[in-house]
Amino acid sequence: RDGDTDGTGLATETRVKTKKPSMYRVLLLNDDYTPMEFVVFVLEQFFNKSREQATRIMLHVHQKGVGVCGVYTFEVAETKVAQVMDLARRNEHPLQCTMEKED
Ligand code: TYC
Repeated sequence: RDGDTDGTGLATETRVKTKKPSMYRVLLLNDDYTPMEFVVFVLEQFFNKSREQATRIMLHVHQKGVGVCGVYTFEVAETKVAQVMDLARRNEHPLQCTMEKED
């Protein structure tokens, strides 16, 4: 926000680029074939989780079917989804990673 004064001398208020970016949840989906250790590795490598955090998230996904890896701006989330999907494909695991807008 920025206080402004126009030519009339009346106070106006002009918004100066302070909108918060939309945030996106990156999700991992469960499947029957991807090794648990691979999912833990993905969470450590791409989502900066400790081994303990990664294991907790992996087990949550394993038990509930889906879980949140992290929340990021659009481009960061898109990049992480692509990195996970690429590594899973190269290792011939069916692991699925997706993103959804918050609110
Ligand atoms: N269900 C898998 C297994 O039993 C493990 C797994 C966990 C797979 C999380 C995907 O997103 C996932 N080996």
